Amino acid sequence: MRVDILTLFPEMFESPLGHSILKRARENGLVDIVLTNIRDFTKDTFRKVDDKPYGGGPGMVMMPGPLFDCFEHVQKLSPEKGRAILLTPQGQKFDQKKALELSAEKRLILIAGRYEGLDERIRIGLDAEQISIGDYVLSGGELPAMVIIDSVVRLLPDALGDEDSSKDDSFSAGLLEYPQYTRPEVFRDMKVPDILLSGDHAKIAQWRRQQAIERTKKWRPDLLEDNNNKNERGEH
Ligand code: 9WO
Repeated sequence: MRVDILTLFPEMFESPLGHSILKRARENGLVDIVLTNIRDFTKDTFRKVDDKPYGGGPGMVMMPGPLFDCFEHVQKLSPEKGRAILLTPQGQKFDQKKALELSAEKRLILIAGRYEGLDERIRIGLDAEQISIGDYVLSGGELPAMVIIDSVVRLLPDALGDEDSSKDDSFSAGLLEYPQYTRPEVFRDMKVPDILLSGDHAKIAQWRRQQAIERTKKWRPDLLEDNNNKNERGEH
């Protein structure tokens, strides 16, 4: 998979892309992540990427010119057209199902905006899909882009070692994670549940499933609603 990121702050990605699973996935050639600075596609001496909004109002708006030039340059960097995604609060809500869908793509082109917003012609002209990671407005699209990259890359085949298979990831089964424990067996009078010390793997799996269902009912009943609806619709 190739992921292109169009941003005014490429340096924001250096650290998260340089550690752990993402670092290993890049080193192993599972994913090629390419950062392009939108500001490099300005044509004026001040490298201007924003301007005042028509019609008045607060703040500045991201100009269409540099972003279009940047996008068209980036698109030519690879024969794969790629799936263009604009990170905005008005986008389709991102979830594990969307992450799985995106992980099957050969190329993603993520566009991270800044300032008060993007000139509407960017959304119209790029015909880009819009994705939101939640109902809040951030300072830019960079962190949402990073969230999407992290969740998608860990789903790529061989991205996780055997010890970290994504198949058990919470949400993969539409449920929250079961409780996890590690040494010591007793910590500040809190003991590890006996079932986990029993060595009976069938019973442990059953207990974990039950715990995941109980936690989902308690903290995220909406997930069970979604699951029931899917089952009723025959979706699995
Ligand atoms: C901001 C905005 C607010 C209300 C309705 C629509 C909106 N679109 C944008 C927008 O595209 N903003 C750009 C990116 C420029 C300002 C900072 N940006 C941003 C993206 N803030 N928050 C996000 C974001 C992206 C994905 N998921 C949650 C928030």
